[in-house]
Amino acid sequence: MSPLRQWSTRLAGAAVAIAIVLIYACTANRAPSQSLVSGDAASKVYVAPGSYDEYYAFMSGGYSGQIAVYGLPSGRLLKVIPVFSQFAEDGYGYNEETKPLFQTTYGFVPWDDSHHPELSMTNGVPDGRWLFINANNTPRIARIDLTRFETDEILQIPNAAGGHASPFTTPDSKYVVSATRFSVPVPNTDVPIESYKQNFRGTLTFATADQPGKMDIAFQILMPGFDYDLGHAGKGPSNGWFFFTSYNSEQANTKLEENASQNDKDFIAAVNYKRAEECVAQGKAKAAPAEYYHNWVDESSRIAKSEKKSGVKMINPGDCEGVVYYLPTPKSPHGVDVDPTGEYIVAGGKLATVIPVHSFTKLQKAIADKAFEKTVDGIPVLKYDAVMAGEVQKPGLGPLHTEFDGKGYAYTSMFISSEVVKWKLGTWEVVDRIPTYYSIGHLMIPGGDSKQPWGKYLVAMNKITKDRYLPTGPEMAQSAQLIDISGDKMKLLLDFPTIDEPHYAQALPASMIKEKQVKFYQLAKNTSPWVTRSESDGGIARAGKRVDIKMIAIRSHFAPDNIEGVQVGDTVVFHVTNIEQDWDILHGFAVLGNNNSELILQPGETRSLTWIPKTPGVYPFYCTDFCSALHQEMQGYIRVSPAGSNVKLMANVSKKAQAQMDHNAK
Ligand code: RUQ
Ligand code: CUA
Repeated sequence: MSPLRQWSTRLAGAAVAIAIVLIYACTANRAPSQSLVSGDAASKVYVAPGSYDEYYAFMSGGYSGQIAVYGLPSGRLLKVIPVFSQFAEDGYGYNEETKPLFQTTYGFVPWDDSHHPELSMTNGVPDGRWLFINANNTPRIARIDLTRFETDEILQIPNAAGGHASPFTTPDSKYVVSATRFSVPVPNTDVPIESYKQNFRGTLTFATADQPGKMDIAFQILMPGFDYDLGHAGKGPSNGWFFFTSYNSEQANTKLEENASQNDKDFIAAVNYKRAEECVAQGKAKAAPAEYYHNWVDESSRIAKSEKKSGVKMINPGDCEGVVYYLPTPKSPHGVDVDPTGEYIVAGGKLATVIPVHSFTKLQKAIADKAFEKTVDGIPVLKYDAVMAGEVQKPGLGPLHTEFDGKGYAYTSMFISSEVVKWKLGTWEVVDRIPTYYSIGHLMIPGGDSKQPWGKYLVAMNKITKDRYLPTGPEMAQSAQLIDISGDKMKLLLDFPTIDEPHYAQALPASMIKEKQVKFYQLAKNTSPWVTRSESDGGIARAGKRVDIKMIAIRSHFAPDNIEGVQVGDTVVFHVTNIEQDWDILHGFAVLGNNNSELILQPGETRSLTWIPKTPGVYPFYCTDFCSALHQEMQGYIRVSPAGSNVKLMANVSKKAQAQMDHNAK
């Protein structure tokens, strides 16, 4: 059961809550939604064949580990970008060039649970350079380049477990963050779980992000052992601050649904990261043990590299006065979202009956006045009344996440009452609500967490689908809903299924990146050591039990396409270069019995597939991507002889090429 589904169970603990749930359950069983779709909905989402959508939307794939790119308003799936999980569809994480991206201190980790896509920003506005996304299970942050829609870099986060509050960015993308959801011993070591309160700690990690290929841990902040859940950077007046929600301030280590729901208020940690930078510069951060991997793709060879790093700078808040304050926040807050002006900090207290909003101005004053209630592990806790800007009353049940339209309104997802609630910043009055189908988690407005929202559409990402589509057995695709927010009243326009469970999403106007798309890789600039630039460059070479085969793919053949001399017990590596120099002309490669996946070769790219034949015979290989009228002719054979056989190594390439390969092998 997903944690979200458990929340309703958790609520059942309180009798009052049961009554409220029942009331809302009735309202949630409303009339069929068709009646709620406005008459002109179809024309508002219709993108005629050959025309383009207005927005790119990047939706996390949740436990698929990937990102799905949709066009809005049509809801058409444009692409799946593989990030944290192997993707057999194109060989990502199976081919030799991309495998190093999955390197971690836990070994090769080919899966994760990806939650929050985050666009890079300049001056607090999405700039279309990169997209970041977190891995929740084995904490990591990935960078995707938005000229190629490919994962280029993955940084592991040490001293952390459950990289959930991640990878939210500062307004200039100098940093992306990761806060640990599960507190653990830091450094992790063998202690009794019972010793949680003594030994378990949280960490807030700031990683540098503004230079491709150079992500690294800037510093970590050691925190009390709560569960850190989500975060968002300040902006405008609150630029330089970062806000993280936490729950389990009870520091329970068992039966959290009950034991971590005791306190009326948990905390938002307000982090002054400019102050943290000062403390690092003044040597107030301690060198702490840590091991982590940084993996990135070399631009010209397109081969991923891994480096193992060690040590981090750890800030203990007690040694760096003014770096962290706690804002009391009802109750087990989930999302924390900062409005476009940077003044309001909105928390989604999933068990709270109001939506609390903190004021950055008041926060500054409360710090100046030392309006502290107490301190927790050296962290001052500010008085709730001293920092609160207002509370949205009776918003519904189970507030999770809030986005903004840039016109003075906020939109909050209500998981339990299954609706989006629109309310006004400053007056805190609810002005509209619309049901969602069903149990909304995140919601997204293009730019809706930035300084400049494009407030035309809202996408609701729902956890439960039930009867929304033709039934497909016990499991249904998760469901997104597109809502028009351009007028006073929200209007439901469209349902569309998603891949796995999208948590957050981001979107930007297509015009920002569509002209920048790379159409093919220039063969002349391909520096892979295994590149084959022309047919006469192909060949075969043996070094002990390893056999390397260099080949080209072009419409509609491979060269070489007849190979002999391989023996049982050999490890054969096919290095295939697609020498096409034309947009979207791909080839594929697969050989009978290969134990990994196909290769998909983009134009100008070299990819390598490892194959270990186990029995003698002749094995066909072929192109898997229907590339031309003679695609079916794009095939070849490799002969495998018994170990010790005297069949000569042979590939039907030019004599000159083979002489070169033989020379290289010596
Ligand atoms: S968290 S709803 Cu990562 Cu809200 Cu998904
Ligand atoms: Cu190349 Cu089909």
